[in-house]
Amino acid sequence: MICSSSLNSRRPPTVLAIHDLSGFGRGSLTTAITILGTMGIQACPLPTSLLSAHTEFDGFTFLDLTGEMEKIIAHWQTFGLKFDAIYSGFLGSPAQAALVRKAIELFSHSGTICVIDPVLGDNGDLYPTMDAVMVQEMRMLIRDADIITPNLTEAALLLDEPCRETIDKTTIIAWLKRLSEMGPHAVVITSAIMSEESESNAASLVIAHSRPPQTRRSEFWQVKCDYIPAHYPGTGDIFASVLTGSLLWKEELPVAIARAMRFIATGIEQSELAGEPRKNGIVLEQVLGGLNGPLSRTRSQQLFPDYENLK
Ligand code: PXL
Repeated sequence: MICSSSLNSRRPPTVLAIHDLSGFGRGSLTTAITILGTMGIQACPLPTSLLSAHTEFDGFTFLDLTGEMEKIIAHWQTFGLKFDAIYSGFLGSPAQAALVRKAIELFSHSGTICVIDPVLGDNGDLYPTMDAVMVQEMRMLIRDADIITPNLTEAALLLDEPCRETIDKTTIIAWLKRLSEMGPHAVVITSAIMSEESESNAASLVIAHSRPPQTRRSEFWQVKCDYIPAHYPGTGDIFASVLTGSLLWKEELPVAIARAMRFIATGIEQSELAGEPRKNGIVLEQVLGGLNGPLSRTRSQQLFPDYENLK
C-alpha cells in the first residue's frame, strides 16, 4: 500500500467516480474501480452510460443514463454523502455536465479534490458519441476542476484550436496557460508528441501546475517518456485513476504522475508479452500488484530522466 502506516488507522478515502460502464475493453468504471480499490480507496460509481464495449468496437450498444443519474444523486442527497475526491470522465450526454457540477456542489467537503478528465476524443477525432455541444459543456465543466487531464486532442478541442499530431514547446505552454485560466489549478496534458524531439523520444507528458491565485505564480514541467508505437484504449482512464488515487494518499503531483506513467509503461510491456489484443486494453489484472510499491529515489530519478522545468 502506498501509505501502509495509515492503513487501518483511518477509514479508506472515498471517490465519486462518474464514468461510463463498458462491459468489454478495459476502461472507464471497470478501470477506475479496480485501480482505486487496489490503492485502498473506495470508489463509488455514478454510471453515465452503459455500453457493451468501448466505442472502438464496431456495433457497440449505448444506453444514456442521465435520468438514472438524477435519481441516484437525489437519493444520495438524502443521507448527506461526502467524498474525498470527485473524479469524472466519459459523459453520456451533454446534460450530464450540469449533473457533475451538482454532484461537486452537493458531495464535496472542504478538502475534496475535483479531477475532471475531459473525455472527448483522441488522435485528432471526437469519439463517436461526442459532438460540439459536449465540447462546449466540457469547457464549462472544467471551470470547477482542481485538476484536468486532457490528451492533446482534447486540449485542442477545449481551446477551439485545430487538432494536431505534434506540438512545439512555446505553443503547448500557451495552451497550458489558457487551460489554467479557464479554471483548473493544475493542467496535465497527456500524449503530447513534441515536434522538437527526435522520433525515438517523442512522446512527452507535459504538465502545468498553477499555484494558488494569491501567488499567481505558475510552474511548468515536461516529463518525457519513450515513444511507444502502440495504441491501447483506456490508457487515459488508467492515468487519471492512478493520479487521483496517488493524490488522495497525499503524494505530490509530479510523484503521482510518475506513479501513473510507471504503471502504464509496465502495463503495456506486460500486455505485449501476454499477446493481449491491443483493442482489449492493458492487462490490468496482471500488473495491479505493482501499483502501490514505493517510488524509491533511484526509481524516481529513472522516471524523470529528462525532468525539466520549462520556465
Ligand atoms: O478511454 C476513454 C473512453 C471512455 N469510455 C468509452 C470510450 C472511451 C474511448 O474510446 O469508448 C465508452
